[in-house]
Amino acid sequence: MRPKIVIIGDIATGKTSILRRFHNNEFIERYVHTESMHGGCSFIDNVRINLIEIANYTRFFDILNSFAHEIVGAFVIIDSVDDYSKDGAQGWRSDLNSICANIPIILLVNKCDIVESSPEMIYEGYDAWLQVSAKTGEGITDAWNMMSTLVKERDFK
Ligand SMILES: Nc1nc2c(ncn2[C@@H]2O[C@H](COP(=O)(O)OP(=O)(O)OP(=O)(O)O)[C@@H](O)[C@H]2O)c(=O)[nH]1
Ligand SMILES: [Mg+2]
Repeated sequence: MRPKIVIIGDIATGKTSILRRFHNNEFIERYVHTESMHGGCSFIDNVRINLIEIANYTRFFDILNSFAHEIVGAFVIIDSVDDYSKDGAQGWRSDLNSICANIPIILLVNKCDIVESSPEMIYEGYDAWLQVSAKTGEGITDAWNMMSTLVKERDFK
């Protein structure tokens, strides 16, 4: 088994940028839309974790089902300046849960460098939520540490 953490959410919410922060601690301003999937890696303790951005909603279920048993956690990304992405937060969570029943799911409200935004009721059902900025790096370490703790609690190895 190769443990995987998936990063999902609506278009242009900052999934690739957050993945790059986790993977390399870098930020690239230029926007390149992810067609289907984008990968990277990081570590929890000494265990290598594959990071996978799934960008294409129509293929979401197929892709997820193909490695569902390896998924140990998920980040759902919403954009603090985009109300549409906030409206989608509960849908992403329940769709994920229909495939992976017992994984930690953390909601990240990205782009807090532009506007700070509390997700109010939309974080219901999430294990945790955090405001982050892939651009400045704010909240990124906390988000990863929180995920590591939750993943380890579920004894993923
Ligand atoms: N100000 C600001 N801009 C950000 C932040 N994160 C991402 N962006 C910008 O938002 C745009 C989209 O970022 P991506 O990381 O490509 O978003 P994505 O969700 O992977 O996009 P898709 O793959 O098309 O779904 C880019 O222009 C980024 O530079 C952030 O924290 N703050
Ligand atoms: Mg992307």
